[in-house]
Amino acid sequence: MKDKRKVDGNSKDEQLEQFRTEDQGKELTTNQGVKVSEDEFSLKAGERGPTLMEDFHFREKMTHFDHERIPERVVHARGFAAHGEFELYESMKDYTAAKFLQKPGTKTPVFVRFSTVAGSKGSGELARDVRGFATKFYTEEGNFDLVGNNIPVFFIQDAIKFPDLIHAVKPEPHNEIPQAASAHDTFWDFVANNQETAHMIMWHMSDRAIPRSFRMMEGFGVHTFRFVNEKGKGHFVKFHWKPKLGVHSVVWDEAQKINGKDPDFHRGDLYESIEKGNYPEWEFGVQIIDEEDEHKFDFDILDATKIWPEEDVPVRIIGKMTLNRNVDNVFAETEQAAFHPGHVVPGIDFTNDPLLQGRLFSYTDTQLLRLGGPNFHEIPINRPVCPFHNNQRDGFMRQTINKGQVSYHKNSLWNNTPSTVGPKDGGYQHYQEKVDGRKVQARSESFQDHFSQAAMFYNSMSAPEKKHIKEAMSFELGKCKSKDIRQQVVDMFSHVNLEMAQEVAENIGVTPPKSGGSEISKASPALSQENTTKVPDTRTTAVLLGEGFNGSEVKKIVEGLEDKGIEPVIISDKQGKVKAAKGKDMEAEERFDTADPVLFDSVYVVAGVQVDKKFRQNASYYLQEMYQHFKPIGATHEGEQLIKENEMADQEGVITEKDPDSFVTRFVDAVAAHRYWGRKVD
Ligand code: HDE
Repeated sequence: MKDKRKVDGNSKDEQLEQFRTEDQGKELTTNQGVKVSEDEFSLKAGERGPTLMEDFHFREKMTHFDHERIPERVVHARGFAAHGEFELYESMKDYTAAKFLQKPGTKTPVFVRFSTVAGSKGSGELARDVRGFATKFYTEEGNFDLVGNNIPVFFIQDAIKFPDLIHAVKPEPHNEIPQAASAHDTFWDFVANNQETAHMIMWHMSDRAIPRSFRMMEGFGVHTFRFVNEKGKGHFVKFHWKPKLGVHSVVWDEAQKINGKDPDFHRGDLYESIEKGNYPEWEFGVQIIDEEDEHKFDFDILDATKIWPEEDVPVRIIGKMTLNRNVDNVFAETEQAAFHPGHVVPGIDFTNDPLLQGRLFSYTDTQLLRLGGPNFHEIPINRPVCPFHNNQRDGFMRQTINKGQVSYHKNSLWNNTPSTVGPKDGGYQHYQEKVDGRKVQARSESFQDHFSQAAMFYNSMSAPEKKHIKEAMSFELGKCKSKDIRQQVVDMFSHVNLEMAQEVAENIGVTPPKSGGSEISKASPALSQENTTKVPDTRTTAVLLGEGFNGSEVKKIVEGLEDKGIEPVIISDKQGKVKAAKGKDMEAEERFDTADPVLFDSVYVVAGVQVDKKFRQNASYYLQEMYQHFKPIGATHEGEQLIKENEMADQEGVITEKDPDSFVTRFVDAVAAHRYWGRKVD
């Protein structure tokens, strides 16, 4: 049988194959290859005597175990990754010499790691946080890493402030509280004292920071990069990933509960989707600005706290990425993956964005510690798929056996090889930007406007999204013990939107700012999740099924939902067979207590003629939670009675139907709609 993890024609997969090993069915040996006869009892001097040091198997086993951990990433520690491929739709030849962007149809293997930023490796995945979206393209010309986030701007403008930002957001040093949360004094103290954070904070307080799924997030390169074509001409470029399933989020109450019920919710969702063959897809887009237009905008295009509004600089979709293979081993692949924004290929170059410039140093530096030395590029996941030759040698854990006498340049013994290669033959040449300036520690005047785009972001939000931002700010600041910090922050955000700042101030017990506001009326509709793609595909439905249900009709409905790409999961008071009154019995995969409403996108309640009081109570809990979280609710048969008992019959997004076919049609539309914000909730 074909191993479903194997993808034909994927050069990275072929390369990894030589490092994979199968242990199943094999004999146990030591690392030296000696067969082991005893793995239960250590060697002792007598059955009740002391363990002997000469038991080499025991020593090796224990030593390896003692050394199994490496330092977690200082940021983005909690992450999950998958393999896939990128396919080009449209040639970028006019803009870049990058080989993987020349010929439509070219496929490039990729490895993508998603992550939260602040939390430790074991923290809950539904933290209110930025998500990392790091992609390694294994191109024929070497690795290109697009180490991005799901938010297109950043908190700070200069990399020198990154350690301060991270110290502020991480758990506080005196008590290591709170884990994976920005809702504490030091973070907001940093915000108030570093007002360049304003725009990013608006995104961070928005629904973007609590995504429904990694599969439903956008990704952004954030910085302005440079495309350089064969003739050496440069263009400014920003990179975008657009998810085929649209951009969707959960609500905050739900996020917090998911963290308890299933802290692996996001990785589980990605893993399962790939295992089922529902491969997540993103389209790849570029925004391009001519060099001549560098100064034509009312912001500095090198400032990473600014976006290029899509309405002003359209996103050109040039390709598609599909994630189609889970890793074989999380440590070997995901944990040891070393991303670096400085991993570029000919045709892609940097700009003077001071945030990007600093990152170019930090990423190698961190791998030296985390992966233990300078040979991390030899770890299978990090190897390029093209050959690599140079005079770098030795160091901890060196694996390559470089043959021969010469390890220096220039040389005559080997006729100056490995030889350098001119740009015509694919040698990387740095863009010859003319630079002229004094050495100063300063920031350009053009980086000083911190509030206009923050205001534009708020203007672009729909009413429910604005409400969520205010609630998020009230929550976060409400968790700050210092009233002074709360006050400073609302005063700061009065420059973004006065009404917003006033409402938050009222909630958190500080003085509402009297003046402020923004003159910016511009909005960018592309920023609102209200305008995103809405499809039912891969959405989950909790089907609440009890004894005595109408077997034939319910089966038809469940199959009808599956036909439309929805994933129903049958839940009852017991796992296993649920008896039908007529037609076939069905199997419950979960019980009310092994599942939870926060883990599903929607609920369909059937009940049954024989359900008892406990079932009705459980079903009502599911309905209430779904209702409070604005999720689609459907009911047929005895389930309709439960809708009435819970007084939901007239609410939006609540579908009750007698006819199975029309129930399926209406319910599928409701699931695609994602949430019903117009509902009255307490
Ligand atoms: Fe990172 N960042 N970062 N970052 N970053 C790291 O590198 C850093 C920034 C991002 O899945 C670290 O290998 C500095 C922006 C992602 O393995 C570290 C600055 C963006 C990941 C580091 C930034 C990112 C990291 C920690 C300020 C979006 C996870 C472990 C200039 C464009 C990659 C590691 C993965 C990881 C430094 C800012 C994205 C310490 C100094 C802006 C997705 O090197």
